[in-house]
Amino acid sequence: MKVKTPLLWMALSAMLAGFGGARAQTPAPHAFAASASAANAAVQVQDAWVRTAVAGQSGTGAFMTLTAPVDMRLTGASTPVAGVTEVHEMLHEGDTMKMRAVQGGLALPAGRPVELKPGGYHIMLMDLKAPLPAGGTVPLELSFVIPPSDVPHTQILHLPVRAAGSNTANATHMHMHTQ
Ligand SMILES: [Cu+2]
Repeated sequence: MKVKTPLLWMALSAMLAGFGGARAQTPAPHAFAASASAANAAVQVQDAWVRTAVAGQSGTGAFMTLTAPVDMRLTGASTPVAGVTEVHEMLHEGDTMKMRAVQGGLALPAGRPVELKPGGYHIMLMDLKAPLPAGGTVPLELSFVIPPSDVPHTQILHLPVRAAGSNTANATHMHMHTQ
């Protein structure tokens, strides 16, 4: 007991000093740098929506504009309403447009808005579990990395379900072209 007590007291003092002083004065450079970069890694999401799907329809798309605070990549997505969710790009192949999964993730250059829209990059929801009527909401988790790190940063969104060409989508489209 003569040995344990002072050791315990020292441990407690160290903990209390750490907790009490952390916010006001303790620099703790590594811990602070790590939490700051994780917090700043939040990607700005604008005009996000999911296209409606009728009963029996196997797939649909999610669209949005993403602006990353630092160079990042959108590496994946998932939602409980779809069996498979992929980040897709559109490619010209002869006279036809085809789509395929973006290899290595979609680049999001720091501060530059990247638009995911019908006919371009999109998040593909396949193997839909149920119809997606207009007015509903779809939860969608996005996964990002900050190269060269491959540690995933995830963000959960709740996207409104809309018909393609709905007023809001049109307004966004027109707004972008008149600027
Ligand atoms: Cu697709």
